[in-house]
Amino acid sequence: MNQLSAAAADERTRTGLSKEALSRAFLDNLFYLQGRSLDVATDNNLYQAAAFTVRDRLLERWIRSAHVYKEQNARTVCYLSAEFLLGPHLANNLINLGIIEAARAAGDELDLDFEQILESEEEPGLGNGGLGRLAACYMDSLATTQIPAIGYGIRYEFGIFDQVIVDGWQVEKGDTWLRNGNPWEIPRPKLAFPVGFGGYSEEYADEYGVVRHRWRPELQINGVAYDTPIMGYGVNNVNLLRLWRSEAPESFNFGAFNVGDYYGAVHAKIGAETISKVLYPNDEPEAGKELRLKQQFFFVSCSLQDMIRLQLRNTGTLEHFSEKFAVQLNDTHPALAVAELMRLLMDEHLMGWEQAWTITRNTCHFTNHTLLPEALETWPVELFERLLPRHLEIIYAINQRFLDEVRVRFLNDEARVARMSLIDEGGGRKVRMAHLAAVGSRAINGVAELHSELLKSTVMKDFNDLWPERFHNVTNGVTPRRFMVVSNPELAALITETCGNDRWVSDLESLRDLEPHAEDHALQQRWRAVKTNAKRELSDWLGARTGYAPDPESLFDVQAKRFHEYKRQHLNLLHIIWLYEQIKQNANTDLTPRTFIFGGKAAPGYFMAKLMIKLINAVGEVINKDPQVNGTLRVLFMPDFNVKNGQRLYPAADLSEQISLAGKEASGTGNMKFSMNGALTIGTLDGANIEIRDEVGHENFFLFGMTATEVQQRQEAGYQPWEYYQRNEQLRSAIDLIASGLFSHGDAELFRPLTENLIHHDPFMVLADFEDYRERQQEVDRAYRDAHHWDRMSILNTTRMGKFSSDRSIRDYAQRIWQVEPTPVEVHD
Ligand code: C3B
Repeated sequence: MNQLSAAAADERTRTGLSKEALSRAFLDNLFYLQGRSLDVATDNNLYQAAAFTVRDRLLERWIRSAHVYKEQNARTVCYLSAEFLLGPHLANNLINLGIIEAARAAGDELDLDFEQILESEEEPGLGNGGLGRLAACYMDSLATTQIPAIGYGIRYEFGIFDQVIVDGWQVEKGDTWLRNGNPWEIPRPKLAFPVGFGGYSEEYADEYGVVRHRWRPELQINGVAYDTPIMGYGVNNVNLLRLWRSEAPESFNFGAFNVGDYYGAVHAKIGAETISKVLYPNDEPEAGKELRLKQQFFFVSCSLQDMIRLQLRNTGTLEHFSEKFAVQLNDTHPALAVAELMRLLMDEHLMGWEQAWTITRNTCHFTNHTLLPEALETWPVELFERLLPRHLEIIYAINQRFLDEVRVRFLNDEARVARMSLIDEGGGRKVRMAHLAAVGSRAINGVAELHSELLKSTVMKDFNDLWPERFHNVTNGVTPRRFMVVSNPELAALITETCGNDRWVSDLESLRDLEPHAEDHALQQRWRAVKTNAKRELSDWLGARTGYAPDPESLFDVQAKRFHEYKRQHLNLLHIIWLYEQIKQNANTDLTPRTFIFGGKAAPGYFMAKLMIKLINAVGEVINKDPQVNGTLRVLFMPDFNVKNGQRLYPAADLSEQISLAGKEASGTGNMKFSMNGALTIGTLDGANIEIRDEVGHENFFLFGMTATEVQQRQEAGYQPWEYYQRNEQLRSAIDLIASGLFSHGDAELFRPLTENLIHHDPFMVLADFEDYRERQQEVDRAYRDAHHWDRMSILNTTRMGKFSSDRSIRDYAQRIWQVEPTPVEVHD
C-alpha cells in the first residue's frame, strides 16, 4: 500500500533499528510476555507483541527525555484536560519513530498481515469529540516541537460509548477498551495521591500563633498514576501522558475503613473506584452531576500534587513553582485547579495568601472552547459546601478581593459586579467556573479568530473590559502525522515524491512548495487516483457494514462530527430530501451522482440529536432502495464514528460539510482534517472555516449562509422560521415530505418533534440559511463535473493547510502564552 521505497525498509532506520532487530524483539514479546508462538497466536497476541516491541523503543527515549528535561530545568507545560481522545497508538508511534517501513518489512518476512495487526488495536476513547481530540493532537505536537510537557487527565475505565445502529436508531454500547489490557500504559502503583471529599474546614493557630486553615475531609480516596509515553515525530523527545485512576486507600484494610461492617467497607471501596469509572458522554452541555464535579476535582488535585512533588524534589522549595510549570486549563473542567493550588500552597505548604495567589496567577492559563450558554459550567454552591467546603471558602476569598478590584475600576457599577462575581446569585446560588478560571489565569484564549472576538464581546466582555491584555487567540490545529501520514499513506507518499522530501510532515507550511504543481495534469490524475482508491476502500468498509457499497466514482459528500442541532445535520438532510424530490418529479433530472455519508454520536439523553440520526437512516432506507433514484443518490450512516473510523473517512471525502450556524462552532477541527486530505468545504463563516477559506482561497471554498453579525441582527429583529417555510416552496415541500410519514412507514408522528421545532422555533436558523445552502450545493454539483478544475482546487486545499497543523498552534501557545522553549533530546544508540 505504501509507496515509499522498499529499499528504505532494509536500511537501518533513524532509530538504528533494522527489520531483523524488530522481528527478533517481536518474537520475544510474543513468547516471553504472552507464552505464544507464531502458529498459535491470535490477532490480539500479535498486536500486543507489536505494541510491546514499539513501546520498548519509546521507553529508552522517554527516560532520556526525562533526564535532559531535568538537567536543563526546562519549563514544563502541564495540559490539564478531562478528555484525551487518543485514537490507536501503534501506527502513529511507528510513524513517529520512523520505523513503519522496517516494521512492515519485518511483518512480511514473518508472513504476517501487517494491516490486520494495526486493525486489532482498540482505541482509547477517553473523550467526546473536538475538545478531547484537540488535547491528543496537542500532545503529539508538544513532543514534536520538543516542548517538555505532561498531559494530565483521567484514566476512564469506560470511555465514550460504542454506537450501533438498530432499526435506524442509535444504541449505546459500553466501551471496553481495557478488555485485552493496554500495552501502552505503565501503571505506577507507588505514585498515588490522596484526594479528599466532604468534611469541614477549620482554623487553627500554628506554633507562631499564625492563624491557618485546614480541611478535614470526611472521605479520602487515592489517585494512582498510569503513564503513557507520547513520542514526537522525527525527534527523540518523548513526553508523558499521566492519567489518574481512583482507588480506595488500603484496599485490604477493610476493618480500619469501616469497623466491623464488611459490606459497608466493600461498598466504600466501590464508591472510590466509581470516580474514574466512566466518561460523561455529553459533548457540550454539562450534566451538572455530582460525580462529574468529583471527577474534576479528583484529577486536578492529583495533578497539582504531582507537580508540587516534582518541584520539591528538584529544588526543595515552591517559590519558583510558576517558573517551572505552565498549566493550561482545557476549558473549565479543570478550573478547580485555581482553588486547589491555592489550598495546597497555603494550607499544606504554609504559604501566605499574596505569594500563593501570585504563583497561581502566573501558573494557570485558560482556554475557552464554546460560547453555548448551556455549556458554561456552573455548580450549585450547596454542592460545593458539601463536597469541597475548604475550596468554597477559598473561592469566596478570591471573589471578595476580585470584586473589590472591579469596584475600584468601575465606580458605582454594582450591576457589573454582580455579572462578574464568581457566584451567580440569581435563582439558587452557583459557582461560575469560567469566572474562576479567568480570574486565576494569566492568559485567556479562544480557539479561532471569530470565536476569540466573540468571547471578548459577549460571554467574557466584562473581563475583557477589565484585563484586555489577558485575552488571546490561538487558532486550533490538528496533527498531520495522524490525519495525513497514518490515515492516508498513499497521499502522503505522492506528496513526498512530488516535493522530493518529507519535510512537510513536521513543517506543513512547506506544502506551499507544491502549489505550482496544482496545474500539472499528470499530478492531478495521480491525485484523483489516490482519492478514488481511498473512496474504494471506504466503500468496501461501508458495504460490509451497512449493506450499501457506494460507487467510488460518485461525489463523496461527508458530514462527520457529534450530533447537535447547532451543527445542523438537518440542514444537510433537507437538501438531500429536496434532491430526491427533484428526481421523483423528473426522472431525467441531471444530477452529479453523490453519496452522502454521515457519521457521529449523539449524547444518550439528547432526544432531538437521536431523532436526527433516525431520520438520516430512514431517509437512506427510502432513497437507497428507490429504483427511480437508480444510484444517483445514496445516503449512508457510518456507525460508530471515532478516531479510527475518522481515519477511514477523511481521505475519502470530496466535500466536507461545515455548516454550523455562524457564531456557534468555536473552531471545528474536522474541517481541517478534511481539507488536508483534499476535500473541498461547503461551509458557513463560522469558527476556523473563516481562516481556512482565507488560506485556501475564496475561489476554492463553497461559502453560504448568514454571518455571525447577521445572525445576531436577525435574532434581535425577531426570527420567524414560519415565514421561510411559507415563502420557500422547496423548503416547504422537503419538510412536508418528512411530515407526511414517507420516511416512517406512514407514521406522521415520529418526526413531528423535529419538523415542528424547525417550523416554529428553529433555534439554529436552518430555514433561514436553506436557500443559500441549496444554491451553493448546485454549484458544487456543477464544479465536480469539471475534473481538472476540481482536482486543482483539491490540491490547493491540501497545499494551503500549513497554518492548521497543531505544530503551529503549539508554537503560538509556546511563544505567546507559556513562554517556553524547545528542549532537544539527543540519543546515542
Ligand atoms: C469543541 C468545539 O465545539 C469545537 O468547535 C472546537 O473545535 C473544539 O472544542 C476544540 O476547541 N468543544 C467540545 O468538543 N466540547 C466542549 N465541551 C466544548 C467545545
